[in-house]
Amino acid sequence: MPHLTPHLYSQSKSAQNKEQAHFRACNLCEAMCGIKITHNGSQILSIKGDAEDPFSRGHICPKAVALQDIHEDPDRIRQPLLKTEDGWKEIGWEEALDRAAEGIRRTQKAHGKDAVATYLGNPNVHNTGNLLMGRHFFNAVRTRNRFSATSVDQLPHHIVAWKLFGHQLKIPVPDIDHTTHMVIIGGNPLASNGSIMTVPDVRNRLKDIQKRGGQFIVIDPRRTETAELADEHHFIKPGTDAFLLMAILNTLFEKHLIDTGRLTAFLDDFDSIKDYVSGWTPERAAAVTGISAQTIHQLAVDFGKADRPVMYGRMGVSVQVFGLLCQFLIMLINIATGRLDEPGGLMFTRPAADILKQTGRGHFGKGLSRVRKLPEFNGEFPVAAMAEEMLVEGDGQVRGLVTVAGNPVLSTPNGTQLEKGLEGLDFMVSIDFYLNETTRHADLILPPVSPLERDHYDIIFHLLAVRNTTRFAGPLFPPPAGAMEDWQIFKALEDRLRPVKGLTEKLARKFSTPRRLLDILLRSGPHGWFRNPLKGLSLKRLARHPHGIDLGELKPSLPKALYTKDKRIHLQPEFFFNDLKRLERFESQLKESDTLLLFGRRHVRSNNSWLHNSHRLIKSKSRCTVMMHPTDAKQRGISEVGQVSVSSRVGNITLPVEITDAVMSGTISIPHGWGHNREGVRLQTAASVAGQSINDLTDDQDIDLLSGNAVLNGIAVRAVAVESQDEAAQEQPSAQALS
Ligand SMILES: Nc1nc2c(c(=O)[nH]1)N[C@H]1C(S)=C(S)[C@@H](COP(=O)(O)OP(=O)(O)OC[C@H]3O[C@@H](n4cnc5c(=O)[nH]c(N)nc54)[C@H](O)[C@@H]3O)O[C@H]1N2
Ligand SMILES: Nc1nc2c(c(=O)[nH]1)N[C@H]1C(S)=C(S)[C@@H](COP(=O)(O)OP(=O)(O)OC[C@H]3O[C@@H](n4cnc5c(=O)[nH]c(N)nc54)[C@H](O)[C@@H]3O)O[C@H]1N2
Ligand code: SF4
Ligand SMILES: [Mo]
Repeated sequence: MPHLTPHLYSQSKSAQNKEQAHFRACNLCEAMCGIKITHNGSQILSIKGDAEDPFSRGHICPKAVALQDIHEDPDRIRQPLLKTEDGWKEIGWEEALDRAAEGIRRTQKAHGKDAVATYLGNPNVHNTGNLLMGRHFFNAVRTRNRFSATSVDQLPHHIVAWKLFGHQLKIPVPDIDHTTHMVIIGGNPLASNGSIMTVPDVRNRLKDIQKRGGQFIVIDPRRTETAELADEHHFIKPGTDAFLLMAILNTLFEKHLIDTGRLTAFLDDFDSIKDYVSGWTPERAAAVTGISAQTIHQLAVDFGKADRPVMYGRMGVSVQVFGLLCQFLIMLINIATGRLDEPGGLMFTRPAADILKQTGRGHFGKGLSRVRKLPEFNGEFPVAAMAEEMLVEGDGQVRGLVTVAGNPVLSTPNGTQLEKGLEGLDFMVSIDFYLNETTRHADLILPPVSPLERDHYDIIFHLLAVRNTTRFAGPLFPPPAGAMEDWQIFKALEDRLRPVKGLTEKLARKFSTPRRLLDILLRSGPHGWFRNPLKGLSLKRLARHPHGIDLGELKPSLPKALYTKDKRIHLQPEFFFNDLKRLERFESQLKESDTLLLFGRRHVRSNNSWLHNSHRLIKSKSRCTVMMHPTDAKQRGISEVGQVSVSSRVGNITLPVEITDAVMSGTISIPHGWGHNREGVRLQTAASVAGQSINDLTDDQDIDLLSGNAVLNGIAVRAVAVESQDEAAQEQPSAQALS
C-alpha cells in the first residue's frame, strides 16, 4: 500500500474563498450524525445535517455547531503549555515532549513504574487515532495503575458481555427499528441521543415504534424528555431497579411467559434462574421502588406477551449501587423471553471495521488496587479509587499522572478529594486542548489538533449502532504546521521512553498509523476487499462515499458470532446472583430510611464537562439547577426563586432550585459537568455560567461492589433552603462533619 499523504482523503479542494462542502460524522456524542460543513477553504460558513447520510437521514442536534466553536475557540490550546512560577508559558513541541518523557521517567525511576497512573476520558472513544494507536500510549507509560471513564459509565455492560458472550465488546444493542415494545430503564435518549445504542434521529425512530402500533415505556425517577414522548412512564426510586427487574423476571416465570426459543440450543445455566428469582415478588419490589405491585405485574406480562419486545437499560441502571446486577437482569429478561439475537430484540452488529479480534477479550480481578483492594477489569482499576491511590501514603503510592482527553475532577466521584490528590503529585501531564478543572493541575499540557483537523472513523460506535453502516472522513482543514494529533503524541512519547534499536522494529513503529490499521480492518472485515476483491471495502473505496454506505439492518448471528470457545452463552448466575445477599441487606436499609436521594441528568446542549465554552450552547437560562418536587421543597421551606444547599457525606454545593413535579418526590436531580469557577480554569464562556459540580457530592466510597463501577445515582443527601450567599458559605461542612 502506498504511503498515504495526510490529505489524500480530504474532500475539500484547496481553493480558498470558494464555497465548498465537507462531509463527515459529528464526533461529539455516540449518535455519529452525518454533517455537511460548508466552508471557504479556511472559514466554516455553516454546519447542517447531511440529508444523504443513510443512517442519520439529515438529523443533527444543537451540539453539532459546537464543532465550529471548538475549532475557533480562542481558549482552545494550540501550543504546548508549561507551568512556571510566572504562570503558563507556551513552549515548542520538541521541548514539551522531552519534558513530558523526562517527568514520567523521573517519577518511575524514583518510585517504580506503577507510581505513574493514567486516566483516559470519554473523547478517546470518539477519536479514531486514539482508539487504534492506544497501545503506543500504554507502551510509553507502562503502569498497572490505569483508570478511565469506563468505571463511571458502562463497565457493567462490558462485564456482562465478557461473561456471557466471551468478549467485553460483544455488546448487543436494541433493534429499535423493528421492535414493537421497548422498555427503557434509566436512559434518556432524547437528551443523550442514545448510548450503547448508536441511534441518530432517535425521536423519529421512537415515534416509528408507535406508528407501527407498538409502544415504548420509560422507567425513570424523572419525567424526562423521553418519558414525555413515551406511552407509559413510571417513576422509580433511584438505585432500586434491581428489585423491579427481579420481580419482572419472577413474574415471567410465574406466568409461564418464559421461552428461550432458538437460544435454548446454546444456552448454559438457565435452569437455576427460576430458583434464584423466586420470592422476589412484585409486592416486595413495590415496597422499595415506589412502583405498585399491580404495575410491576403488568410490565412483566406486557413484555412477555408483546410481539417483538426489547428491554434496554443505560446510565440510570449502570452507575448505581447494583449496576452490574441490573445490567445482568436486563440481559436475562431479554434472553428468558427469547429476545436476544432476534429482529426487534437485542441484536449484535456486523461492523465493517471489526476490532474485536484485535482487542483484549477482558479479564476481571487479575489484580487488586493497592488501598481498597478493588478488582481491575481489563487492566483498569475503578476510577473511584484513583484519588486514594494518590493520597494514602506508602509503598506503591501514585505520584505521577498522565491524562488523555479527560476531566476527572468534574466527572468522577468526590472531585474535591481528587483535586487534593492531584495537588500532591510530583508530576502530571495532560494531553488535552483545554485548560480546565483537571488540566490546571498539570505541569505540562500537550494539546492535540482540533477534531476537524484529523481523520474520523467511528470504530466503536459502528459496533454499537442499531443499523450497519460505515463512513470515513479525512480532515476538513490541514492541521497547522507542527501541530500533532493525539496518536502522534503517543508515539513521540513512546520513542522517547521506549526507543527501539533494530531497523525492522523502527520501521514497524514508523509505519504504524491509524489509516494503515483502519485500511486493514476494513479490508479484512465482513464487507471487505479480502472477501470480495471486486467490490469489497478498503479505506480508499470507502473514502469515495463521503455520505457513508448503508450495510443493512442487524441480522441474527448466534451462536457463530459468540466469542466463547464452545460457542455457547454462559450465564454464570452464581457469579451475578451472589449479589442478592447484598440486595437483601439494601432492602432492609431502604425500608428504614427516608433520605433524599440525588440523581443526575443530561441536557441536549451539554456534553459531559467540556462544551460549556460554546456561547451558542449555554446562552439560554442556567441549566445547572437542583430539580426538586414541590412537596419536598415545601417541607424544607424552599421557595421558587431560592437557592438550595445540598450536602452529602463528602461535600456541599449551593445551586438555584427548580421546583417541578417532573422529579419523583423524595429525590432531587443535578446535572454533571458543571463547576467551572475553579481558579485558573481558562474557559471564559463556561466560567460565566459556572454552576457547581454534582461530583463534589458523589462519594468515592460508594461503589457497586460487584463491578467496581461508581455510584452516581441514588446518593443520600440533605437539602436546605439558603436565604443568602453568606448562609450558603456557612453551610459548607467539612467532609468529616457528615461522615
Ligand atoms: N447531550 C448530551 N448527550 C450525551 C452526553 C451528554 O453529556 N450530553 N453524554 C454522553 C455519554 S458520555 C453517555 S454515557 C450517554 C448517556 O446516555 P443516557 O444514559 O441516555 O443519558 P442520561 O441522561 O444520563 O440518562 C440516564 C437516565 O437515568 C435516570 N436515572 C437516574 N438514576 C436512576 C435510577 O436509579 N434508576 C432509573 N431507572 N433511572 C435513573 C436519569 O433520570 C436519566 O434520565 O450520553 C451521551 N450523550
Ligand atoms: N455525576 C455524574 N458524573 C458523571 C456522569 C453522570 O452521569 N453523572 N457521567 C459519566 C460519564 S458517562 C462519562 S463518559 C464521564 C466523562 O468523563 P471525562 O471523559 O473525564 O470528562 P469529559 O467531560 O468528557 O472531558 C473530556 C476532556 O477531553 C478533552 N478532549 C475532547 N476531545 C479531545 C481529543 O480529541 N483529544 C484530547 N486529548 N482531548 C480531548 C476535553 O477538552 C475535556 O477536557 O463523566 C462521568 N461522570
Ligand atoms: S446527536 Fe450527537 S452526533 Fe448527532 S449532531 Fe448531536 S452531538 Fe453530534
Ligand atoms: Mo459516558
